[in-house]
Amino acid sequence: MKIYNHLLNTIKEKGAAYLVLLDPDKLSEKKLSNFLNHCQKSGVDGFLVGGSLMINGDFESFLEKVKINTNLPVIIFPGSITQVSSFADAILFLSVVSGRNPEHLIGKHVLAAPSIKKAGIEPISTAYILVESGTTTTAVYMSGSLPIPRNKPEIASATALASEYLGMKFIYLEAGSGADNSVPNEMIKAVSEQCSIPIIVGGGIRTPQTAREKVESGASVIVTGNYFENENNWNLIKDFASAVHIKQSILV
Ligand code: 1GP
Repeated sequence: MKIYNHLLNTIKEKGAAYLVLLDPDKLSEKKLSNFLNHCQKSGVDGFLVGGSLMINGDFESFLEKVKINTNLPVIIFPGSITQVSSFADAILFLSVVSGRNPEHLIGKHVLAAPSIKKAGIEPISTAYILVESGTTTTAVYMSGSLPIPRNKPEIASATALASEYLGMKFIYLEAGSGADNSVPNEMIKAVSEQCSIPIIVGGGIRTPQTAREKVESGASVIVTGNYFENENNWNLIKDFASAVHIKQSILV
């Protein structure tokens, strides 16, 4: 529970936590230490590492480099059961509760659990809720499941409440990496009014203002990935961090 508690403390202190997603397929190992350095200096609270596919990247060696170059928590955000490694601190143990595909609700978990135990990393059970965001996202396609329609906050909040009752530690409202539209604020609000566990929101967040709106709507953790794949945007990391840390900052 070390990393989970650390995240809860960060949320309590700063109002919300800001995590940056690192996809080994999209960020070269050459640029990695420079990027991590930028993030660390800019107020990022931790890293998620993972990707739907692993075509160019080498997951193990990428994670090892991340660990060497940062003291911040490193949490696996697995795209498949092969993405388990002792170089991480924790893993989001994701169940795609928005879908009805048993493989992504419990099947893959049975296969992954023994390797997570062997790796000695902390599993953080997370209800992964895919939200319709304009076009078919990789997460929707790969999970073989339907996302929740964006105009149905009541389905999202009932799903989230059921997940809380099942003992999940986090709700992850996911529009999908590179989504056209981020998770609607009304949906985040509806889920936060219904649930008492923290809500992670990610997918299609491209401005600090959008990040701030999600926090004001009830998100406790904001994730961005895609936006910083363009090096020209790296100078904005601190603006995202300030926007998320609602207790500590004034948005400029
Ligand atoms: C994807 O929520 C994350 O799983 C981040 O999405 O890459 O669109 O920022 P983006």
